[in-house]
Amino acid sequence: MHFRTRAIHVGNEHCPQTGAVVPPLYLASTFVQPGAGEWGEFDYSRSGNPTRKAFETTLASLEGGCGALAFASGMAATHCVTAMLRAGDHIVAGSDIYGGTYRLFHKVANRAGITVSLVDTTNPANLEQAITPATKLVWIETPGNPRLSITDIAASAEIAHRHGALLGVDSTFASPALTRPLELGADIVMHSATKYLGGHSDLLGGALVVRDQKLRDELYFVQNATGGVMGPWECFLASRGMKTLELRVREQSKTAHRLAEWLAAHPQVNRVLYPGLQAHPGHAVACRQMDGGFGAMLTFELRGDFQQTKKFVQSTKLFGLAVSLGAVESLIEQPASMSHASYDAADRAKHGISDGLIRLSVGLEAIEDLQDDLVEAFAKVTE
Ligand code: P1T
Repeated sequence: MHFRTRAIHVGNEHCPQTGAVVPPLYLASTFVQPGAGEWGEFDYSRSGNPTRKAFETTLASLEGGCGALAFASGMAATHCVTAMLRAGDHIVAGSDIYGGTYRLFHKVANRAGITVSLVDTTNPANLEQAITPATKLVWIETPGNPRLSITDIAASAEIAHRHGALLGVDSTFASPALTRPLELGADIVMHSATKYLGGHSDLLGGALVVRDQKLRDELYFVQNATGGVMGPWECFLASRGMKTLELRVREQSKTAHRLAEWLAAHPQVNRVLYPGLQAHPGHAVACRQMDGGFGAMLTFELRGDFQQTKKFVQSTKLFGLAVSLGAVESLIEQPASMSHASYDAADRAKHGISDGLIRLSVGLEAIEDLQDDLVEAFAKVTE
C-alpha cells in the first residue's frame, strides 16, 4: 500500500465489536487480568495501551520500522535513548540540533557520566574524526534546527556502523512524508510528535522507531522502567493527524519553498537557509534523501541589528510568535532567544546560531496572506 493509504488504514482498523470506523479511545489506566500472575496483551497503561499501540503501529509502517514507541514528548523519546547508555560512553552529535536536545546531552546525560562532542556533521569527515573507541551513539538532526543544515544519513550510518556505534536520526523537521532514515541505514528514528505528526498544535508527544527487534526490546525496557509514555488522548490526536501528514507536509513545503525564493531576492534579507534552494550547501544531499519537498521550515537572516530582528518577529500577525513548529498555523521565532536559549552563549556563537536568525514554520495558510504579513513586518523594522 502507498504511504498515504497506510497513514489512514494501518493501525486504524474498524472496531470489531461495534463496527466503529475510527478505533475507540482507550483511556483505561489498568486492565483486568485472566488470573493472578497471568497477563493478557494489556495489563497497565504504562506498559501498553491499545490507543498507543494503534499510533505506534501506523508510525512504524510509515517509517518502515519493525516497531515504534510513543513517549510523552520528543525529549522523553531522546532521553530514553541516552538512558540506554552507560557511564563512560560517548555521543557524537550534530551541531545544528534543537536547544532542548543540547541541554539533555550537556546538562543531564553528562550527570550519568556520558560525554558528548558536537560536530558539524554536514561534512562526514568531521564525524569520522570525532568518533572515539567509547562512541556508542551518533545523533544527527536533518534538516537541522534551526539552521536547516543537511546531513547525509547514508554516509553517517556507514561511518557509525564501521565504528560499532548506533545512528539515531531526529527526523522531526522532515517527517516520514519526506525522509525515511531507516531505509538509509539509520538504527533509530526520533520524532517530536508535537510537530508534523500531530500537525495541529494541540498535543505533546514523541516517538522512536527502529528496524531491529532487539533494539526495540531494549528501548521498551527503558521506556517501561522510566515511564515517559504518551497518553491515550495524545495518541488518538496524533493518529488523526497522521492521516493527513503527507498532504499537509507536501503543501506546506511548497509554500515554504516559494517563500524561501521570494525572501532570497528580498533587499532586506541577508541570507536564506532552506535546503530546497540551489545555493544551499546541502541541496544535493537533500535532493537524494528528501522526496516530495524540502520541508516547511525556513530560516533567514535580516539585514539589520538585534533590535530590528526582535521587532520583525514581534510584528507579524498570521505568523504567531511562538516556539514549536510543524502545524497548520504558521509560526515565527528568534532561535537565539527562544528555541535555542538553552545553549551556552559561546556554543550558540560557535555553531552559527546568531541573534539575527529568524525561523519560520510555514503552515497551511494561503501564500499570498503569509507574504502580505511578512511585507508588513519588513515595513515595520524600517519605521
Ligand atoms: O518539544 P518536544 O516534543 O519534547 O520535542 C523536542 C524536539 C526535538 N527535536 C526537534 C528537532 C525539535 O524541534 C523539538 C522541539 N522543538 C521546539 C519546541 C522548537 O521550537 O524548536
